[in-house]
Amino acid sequence: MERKWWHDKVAYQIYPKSFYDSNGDGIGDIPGIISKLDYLADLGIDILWLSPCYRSPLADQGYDISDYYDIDPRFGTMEDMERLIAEAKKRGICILMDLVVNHCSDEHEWFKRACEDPDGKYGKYFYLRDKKEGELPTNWRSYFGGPVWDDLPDTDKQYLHVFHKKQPDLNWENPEVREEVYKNINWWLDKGLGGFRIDAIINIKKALPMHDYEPDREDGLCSIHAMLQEAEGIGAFLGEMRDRTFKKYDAFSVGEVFNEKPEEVPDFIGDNGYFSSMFDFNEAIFGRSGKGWYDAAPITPDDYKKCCFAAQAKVKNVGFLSNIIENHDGSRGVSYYIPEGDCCDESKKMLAALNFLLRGLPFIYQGQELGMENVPFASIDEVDDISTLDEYKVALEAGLPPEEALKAVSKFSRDNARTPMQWTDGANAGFTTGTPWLKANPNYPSINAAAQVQDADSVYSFYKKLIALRKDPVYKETIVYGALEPVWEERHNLMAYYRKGERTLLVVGNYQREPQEIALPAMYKSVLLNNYKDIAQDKGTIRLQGYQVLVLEM
Ligand code: TEU
Ligand code: CA
Repeated sequence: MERKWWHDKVAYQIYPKSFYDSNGDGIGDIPGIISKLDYLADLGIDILWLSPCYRSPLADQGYDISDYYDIDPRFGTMEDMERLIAEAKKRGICILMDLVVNHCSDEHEWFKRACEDPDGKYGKYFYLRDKKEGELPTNWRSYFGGPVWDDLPDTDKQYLHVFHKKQPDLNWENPEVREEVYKNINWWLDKGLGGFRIDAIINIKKALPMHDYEPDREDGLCSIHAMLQEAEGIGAFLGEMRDRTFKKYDAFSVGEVFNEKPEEVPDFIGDNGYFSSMFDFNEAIFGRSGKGWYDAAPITPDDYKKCCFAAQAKVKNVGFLSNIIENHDGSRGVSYYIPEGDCCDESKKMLAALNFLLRGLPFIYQGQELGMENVPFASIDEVDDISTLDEYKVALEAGLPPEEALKAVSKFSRDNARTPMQWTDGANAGFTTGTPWLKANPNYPSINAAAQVQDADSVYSFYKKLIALRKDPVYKETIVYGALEPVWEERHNLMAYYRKGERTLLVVGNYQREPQEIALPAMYKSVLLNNYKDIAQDKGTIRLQGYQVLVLEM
């Protein structure tokens, strides 16, 4: 595998709207991010991915872009953005922007012009079809509910949107659209960006000609996945994009890729792959049902382990996955992957170590380093997220009583991850001096950065140690490039693996409240990390405490 500048880095995702508000309007902003760069540098972050802060009506919180060359005034100005890139650079941090090009906003100039003249140049930027009374062009269901077709205002046509109706899909079959995308990427890379996280990219290739699929719910519609399964040839678009943009700059790109086939891994992330890396969503999508969130099967510790190892086995040493515990699209990982009632500092640290030391690039989502948890929603009125509101409706339609429906969707709600970053125990978690756009999690008096930064035993300090270990010149080669070998795979509620390179490390976590014993094949040389004060052992036998995690050099 060819060595790349980003292989040994540690990345961090910022959701700008909820990170830090510098001017009291209740919305996080770019000057707010700049003021927290020292916090991030001190933690050991090298790559910073910002969820979208381009000009946007914020129908999907910025994933609906109305101008790819501008910053939304709620987030700041272009000068702020340039200052962020420069200030980050001074601290050895590079910035990734979010590339949202499956769709734009219905308030983008292109879409407005398509409405004015659907048969002209800009009509071809979108997927338009003639409107027929009582009949839709296809029976596809949008990710956010309802049909993917809506009327193109003031015309006799309809347009396609696989996400929200304010997110019309761009027609990638049109070379002019692709040119516009590449021009924009290069424009940003010329500003000194490190690269991009690439949104929903798997949706850019549609199976053509479009047709209906077997309905999978009462609504007579079918999941987009049915169409995506059939779509072929996305590689031509992705390869072209790589060659025309990222490659020339040696930029970093990480794709939001779902459902790639094992044989496609080298094309996606091998040497000269379409992307530098792609996220591992294997754990996040485990148990998901076509019926909706309400029907999802819970994930157990054994499932979690299997999902992580399966993803590792699929990629092997072909390339680098980007490993995540959470992102802005769902639950807080500690609330999701740790069995109910067991979420505590020890279990949070265990999950952190097990995930962070997998082979691949670690991405930390804002607040994850503090062990931020899910939100106790008292009513659906407290939810802002469009996806959660739709899934709540789906659960009610399936016959769940309102309390059950709320409980079911609360578990997956994207708002769990979107509450304000918990900086202090002061009003609104120190996020804003005004009224936050989304209420802070009420647990901020006990979970906040100010307290944890000073506490050597905090979750934050544990993350800092994990990052320091990954960067330690003695262990770096092994942690970054070493092979991953599962151990004791069949043991219940135990997740363990070797990292083998210049050195041999054993990472072992007791994924349950009750203690359990392991017999080491040989005595370890040293303890690199332990979320407890000591190790209960008798020669080669270790009695792991509840949720104890150890990183041992063998
Ligand atoms: O998400 C793409 C995606 O696959 C979604 O189906 C995601 O699983 C869903 O939002 C969960 O409810 C990306 C972004 O990460 C997301 O925030 C955006 O809403 C979406 O694209 C549209 O841009
Ligand atoms: Ca603000």
